[in-house]
Amino acid sequence: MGYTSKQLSKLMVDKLRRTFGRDVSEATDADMFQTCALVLRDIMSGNRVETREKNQKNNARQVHYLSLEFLVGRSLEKNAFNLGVLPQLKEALGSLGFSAADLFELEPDAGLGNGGLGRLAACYLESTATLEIPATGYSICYELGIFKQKIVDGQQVELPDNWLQLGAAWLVTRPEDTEEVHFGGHVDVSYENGRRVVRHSGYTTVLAVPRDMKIAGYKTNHTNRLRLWDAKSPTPVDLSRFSSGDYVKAVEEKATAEAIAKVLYPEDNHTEGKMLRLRQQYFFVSATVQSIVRKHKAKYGTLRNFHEKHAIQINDTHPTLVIPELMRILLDEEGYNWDDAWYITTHTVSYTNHTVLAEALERWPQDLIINLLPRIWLILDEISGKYQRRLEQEFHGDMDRVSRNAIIWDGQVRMANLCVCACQAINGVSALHSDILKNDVFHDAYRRDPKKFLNVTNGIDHRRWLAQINPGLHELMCEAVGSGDYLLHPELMVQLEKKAPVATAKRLGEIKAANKRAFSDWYAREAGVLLNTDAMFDVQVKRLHEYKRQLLNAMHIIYLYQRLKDDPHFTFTPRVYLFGAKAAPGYAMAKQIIHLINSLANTVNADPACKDRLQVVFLENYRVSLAERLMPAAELSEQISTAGKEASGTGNMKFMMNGALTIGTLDGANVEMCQQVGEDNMFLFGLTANEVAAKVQQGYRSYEYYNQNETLRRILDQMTRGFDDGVSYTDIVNSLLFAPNGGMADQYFLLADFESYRAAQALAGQTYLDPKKWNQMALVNIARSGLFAADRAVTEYAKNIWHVDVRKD
Ligand code: 26W
Repeated sequence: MGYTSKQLSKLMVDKLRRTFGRDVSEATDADMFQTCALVLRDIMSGNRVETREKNQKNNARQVHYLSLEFLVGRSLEKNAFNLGVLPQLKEALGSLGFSAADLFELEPDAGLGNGGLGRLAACYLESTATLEIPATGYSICYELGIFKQKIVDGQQVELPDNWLQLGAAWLVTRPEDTEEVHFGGHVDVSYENGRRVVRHSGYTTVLAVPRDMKIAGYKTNHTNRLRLWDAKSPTPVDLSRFSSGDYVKAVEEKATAEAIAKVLYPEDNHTEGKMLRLRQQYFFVSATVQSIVRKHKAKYGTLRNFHEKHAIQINDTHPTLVIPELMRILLDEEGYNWDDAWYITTHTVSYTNHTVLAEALERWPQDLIINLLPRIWLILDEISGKYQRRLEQEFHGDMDRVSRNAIIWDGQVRMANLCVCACQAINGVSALHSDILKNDVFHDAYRRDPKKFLNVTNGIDHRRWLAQINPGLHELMCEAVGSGDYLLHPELMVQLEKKAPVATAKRLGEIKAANKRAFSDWYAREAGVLLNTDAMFDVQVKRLHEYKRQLLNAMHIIYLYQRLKDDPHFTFTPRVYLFGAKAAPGYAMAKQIIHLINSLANTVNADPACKDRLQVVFLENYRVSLAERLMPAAELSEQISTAGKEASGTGNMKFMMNGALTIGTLDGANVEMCQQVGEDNMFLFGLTANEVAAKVQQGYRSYEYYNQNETLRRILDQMTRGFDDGVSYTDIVNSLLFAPNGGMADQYFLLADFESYRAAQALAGQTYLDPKKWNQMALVNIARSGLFAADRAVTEYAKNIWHVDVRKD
């Protein structure tokens, strides 16, 4: 059902009075933001009732997407867009004397994630709603999302991200759906009338209280839900009656319970094995499974058909404990025997792997699990024992292979091996990454059961990442397709290539120029810095990690700077280099790289030799809402990871869709991108994944590059010497030249790839001088980016993994 702006404005005025006791004339922007959110929430709630009734009637299989991260970002404009009321909302706000843009800007990002994996989960949930798949996302309602980054004296400082003040407007608390999660205690196993009885006692209880966020589909009333579990202590609030000893304990218990939902772990691609993290994991999977089981039993009265009615997706290994938790319920609470419980469980769960970095593979010390989750431990031990006996038979006692595949080994529980053992489908997130899983990381399991291993190349929500953030391009796309149909059929985007090519390319150039101006205007207001909009906007935004090689980019800028200083007539295409990246607070090398980029930026920007030619900007606090402003303005997209390390990348897709050209390695989804547009429409460079692997085998010696290449020597020497601020970056240089104990220097092959990167950069610069050619390349990239729509990816999950239907129109 549509709404006119009049109807919306009436709903808003009423809501404002009833909820906030205010008239329009008294309302602040914050009041009005919340009012809008509540009005849209009401519309979605109505739709949700319909969706629930439909699901209830269909008895269709339900999808449950378990993820410790959902990087949702802002929702007001997005929900209005999907509900088809965005123009009406803007008009209604205008008529009430408010600016829609100001209210959108007021909304805090829901930063419940670190980076790629979390943003992917948010895009996919939107897509399930649009594709009318009955799906629910589950995570934790972190009080503090990903930290806010400040740059002070060139260095990262972390500040808490208190998003719930206004962000809570989207959440509906459901106390009636509260679940109890048990930690600690002890377990007794006894036999009564020949039946095994397991008793868990002496545990502490934490209450899991759902706070639900509705997720509206586009052009459908279908509405899904993101269920965020909040942690509460069951201890009564009135503590004054407790004796003093109990009082302290009661307070302690409350604090420990509520710590679970306090903060998102800011580590990305690195695990530390902290107790609180394990508590978070079990807390959210236990609450989730209990709630699914409770509803299932109410509807069907049995769990026999559980696997037919539910598909549980494990988003990386973080929710792996869902496997033993479902086993626990089937065995202990429902009385199934092991084999039946195992059958049901393994036919329910699937696993997506998002990283092959060794330091990101989760392994938990078994003692931690024994103490915190004694019953879960027994189940894990039994799964592991059975699996190991199978492995020993299969590998004829080859203990090397047995140990590689084992679930519990050397006092540690390996979550990825458990997923591989129990899941009915295992997938990587790009063709290359899935091949690496099959040929390397999970090779033995792949050989045993090749059908279990699939690839689903990632995708992004093109409604948000194109239509919503880049209205100029959206308009052009609508003209090309003849309608807005591409919003539901991203494959129609190829029609952009069928339009008069010269005129279309020219339009693209104009759209990009306008977007660059809009970004610089915003940045001038925000940071007081003027960007040179005549220069190429060359952008690298993503988490800071050595494998992503922000340092390679910085080294190339140092090279350009040195050339400019040597020879003021050195000709090259003027550039604005933009960086945005958060470093995990404990990741010292990543923090030094941020510092280096800022030192370099200050030196370059202050040097008259660089005026109008070279500018370097570190954008503070990179986040979803900043990406939304930046992507439409970007011209060159830096996707320069060491080949074989970036599982897919999704930022690469956002840039492509907004008409930036890619400079990149053949890594992750860059490979599929290259298949789409051809090598002539991107700037490829560097070693391939196979070449990297071969170099590791042969023994890579980075100092040979250093010795033979004067350019590299000068760059590294400058990093040692430092820049205007006199800070020396010897740790960074040392990591490039000197092998740590038992390791290899420059493990991400920066020196090996430098010359090839420099050549690709030079070619990009040359090409930019011919705007016709550049815009034509951008056109091809945009037109062929439909493959990277989340709808395509989610449809593949639906068909090949979840076995559920999708919308047909
Ligand atoms: C336990 C600590 C931890 C936290 C997060 C380990 C690993 C992660 C994530 C798996 C890291 C991540 O976000 N991976 C990214 O996932 C994206 C979505 O599939 C991919 O596009 C990126 O290439 C991958 O780095």
